[in-house]
Amino acid sequence: MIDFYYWPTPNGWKISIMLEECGLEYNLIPINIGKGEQFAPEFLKIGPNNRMPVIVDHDVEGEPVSVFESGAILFYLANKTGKFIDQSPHGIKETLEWLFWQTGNQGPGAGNLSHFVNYAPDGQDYSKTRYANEYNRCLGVLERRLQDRDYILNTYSIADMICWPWVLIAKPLGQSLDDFPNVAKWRNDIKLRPAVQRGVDLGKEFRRSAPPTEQERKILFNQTAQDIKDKNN
Ligand SMILES: N[C@@H](CCC(=O)N[C@@H](CS)C(=O)NCC(=O)O)C(=O)O
Repeated sequence: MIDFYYWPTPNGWKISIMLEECGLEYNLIPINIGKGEQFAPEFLKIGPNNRMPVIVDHDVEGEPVSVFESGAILFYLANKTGKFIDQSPHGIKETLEWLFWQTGNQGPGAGNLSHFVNYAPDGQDYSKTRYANEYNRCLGVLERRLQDRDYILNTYSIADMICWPWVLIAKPLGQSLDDFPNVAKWRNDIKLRPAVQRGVDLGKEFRRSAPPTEQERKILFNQTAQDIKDKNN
């Protein structure tokens, strides 16, 4: 059994999609990031970056294995199951390139853009534009990659699963896909997969229906190293 520490956001969907695609049994453990559950000392032992997603795999010999960071989790699960990864040296190289690309480029760009679109719509023009441009640039990278192929690698893989969730919500992030027809087709093809629909629907009852309260804003924004220390003393 796999414990899955999750909250329904694009970073969480990367893993809910993979678990559903593989048909793995998992135990959903909601981490309410608006309530600050990501700072609990017990959670920090397995998620030292105070972010979800995290998994703990009990289906191993010896001590359970915990994994944090979505790219590492996807790579771990793909290796565990032998699914959605090409394990040739070239396949592994390309898989790692796109996992690192997503967590180092598209993810931070999209996550920061989402912050400005959803939580700081007034002011911060320079920062918002910078992240909107970076998100747009990353769509261009994907567009070029997809010009002669249906998926990021040769077949549907964890490289698609990690890049797709932040493209799913392009419109609410203020970015039309009209200029990116290859990305738009790839987005729509993957959206039709039943496991992907189940992954995105997971925990949808927890989704925010109102803007964050003052208390939630305090927890989610302006986190510093000191802040994390205070919460654990
Ligand atoms: N690089 C991380 C990013 C994870 C991440 O940013 N998770 C967000 C939710 S989308 C989170 O847990 N936020 C909690 C917080 O901001 O305190 C990954 O790819 O796993």
